[in-house]
Amino acid sequence: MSLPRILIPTRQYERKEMMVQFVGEYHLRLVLQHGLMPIMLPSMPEMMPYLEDELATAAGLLLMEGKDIDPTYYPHTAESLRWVRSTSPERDEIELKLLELALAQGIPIFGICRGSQLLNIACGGDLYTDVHNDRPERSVMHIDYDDYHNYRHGVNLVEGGRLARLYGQASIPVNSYHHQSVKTLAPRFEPLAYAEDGVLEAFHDPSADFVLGLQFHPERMQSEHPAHVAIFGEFAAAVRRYEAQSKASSS
Ligand SMILES: [Mn+2]
Repeated sequence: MSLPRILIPTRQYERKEMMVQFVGEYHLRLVLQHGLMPIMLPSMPEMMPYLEDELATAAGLLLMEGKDIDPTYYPHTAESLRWVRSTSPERDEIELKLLELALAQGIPIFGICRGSQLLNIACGGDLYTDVHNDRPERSVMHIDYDDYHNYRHGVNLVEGGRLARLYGQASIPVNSYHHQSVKTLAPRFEPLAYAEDGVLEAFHDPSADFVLGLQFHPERMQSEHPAHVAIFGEFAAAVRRYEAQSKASSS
């Protein structure tokens, strides 16, 4: 039995003075529970020549959280650079190349947190280098180091939009672990949710089956609303449609 494959580029992390690469189990288990095979792709330059072939065998791309994106990839002011924290240039390069290929091929893409920010940048958008300091409007708190996993702020779901339909509510509480956020949304995307301070928290490409970015983490709130799990179901359904379509066109 084989499952449709989705690519998940790994995060880099220093453990006992050695670099390791990993994907969290929330993502892996959710993906498996929805009938997809997670393929963990090392975020290292040695992978560059193989990305096109790896993506050709996949039917979905999942980009998750991590370090700040190198600001050279988006328009920024010299002043805003002071808020940028540590970056992972090797991962940026791998993921931006994967995004370029995936967008061209029409593969379903799910970007969470940093993944959503990268998706926006790949399509011509930009970021606040720090949502609390680089943004003229006063922000609600988007990261709480003292109450990291339990902290919630409200988001308003755009009326009639994909998330409003999925969650069946006008607003939901969400977790928040980000110090950056989308500033200008790339033209191809449509907003789906805003925090109470106007910070964009979700968007998608209305002309694609599933190209979606979330600033919050549904995988870490699974018990709080069935739609936090169902959103992975929608991704999996799109992946299966893509796989069926590409098999039909190759036979
Ligand atoms: Mn937030």
